[in-house]
Amino acid sequence: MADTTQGIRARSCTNRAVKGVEAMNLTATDALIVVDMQEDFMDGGPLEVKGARGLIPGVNSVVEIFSKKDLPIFFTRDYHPKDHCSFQGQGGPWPSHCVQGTKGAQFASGLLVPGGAEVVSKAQKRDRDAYSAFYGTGLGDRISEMGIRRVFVAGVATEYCVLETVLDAIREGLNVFVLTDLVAAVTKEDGLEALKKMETFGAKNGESTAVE
Ligand code: VGL
Ligand code: ZN
Repeated sequence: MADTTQGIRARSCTNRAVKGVEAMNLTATDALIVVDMQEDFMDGGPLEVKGARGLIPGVNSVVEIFSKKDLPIFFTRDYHPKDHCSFQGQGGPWPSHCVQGTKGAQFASGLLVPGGAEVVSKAQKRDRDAYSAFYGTGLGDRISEMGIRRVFVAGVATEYCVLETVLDAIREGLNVFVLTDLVAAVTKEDGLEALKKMETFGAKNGESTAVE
């Protein structure tokens, strides 16, 4: 009797219980995907995602957790030729952004990119846009050959590249955990709708504080 009481008290005194957050313990088959944290998408960039720069410290913390556990980390980058079809100059919807070899295509200043991390370049062909990090990159094969079964996803933009990457990850048969405090959208409402859609398709949404 006394033991039980003590057990409950001990548990309820942990940080997690106080915050009401269910801990997500990482295992050897987990990986992290950081989507398009590049200069051109940061606040003030040509394709600004408001709040993107503010994600950097939190993303770095999660990167550090995965890195310390030697778990795979993928950094995706939008990597367009200078005359890409998605650019307004070519009749597309977007201002020119993330052009191969430019400063704007580089990972955001201050973003922690550990040496062992893998870079996944996407949308490199002039005539076709691709929001998903799985499209034409070999990422799906790489993930399956590494035995990865669950991916945690952070980055931008929630309603474009994060959404399509998450949906493709689910199609690949992966379990997906979306780090809701570490994503940012071009349009706030569209971002919230995209998060709901990901959940509807089977993703688990939660905060990065749960990852340990
Ligand atoms: C993205 C618009 C155009 C993204 C890429 O990374 O979400 N959005 N290209
Ligand atoms: Zn793009």
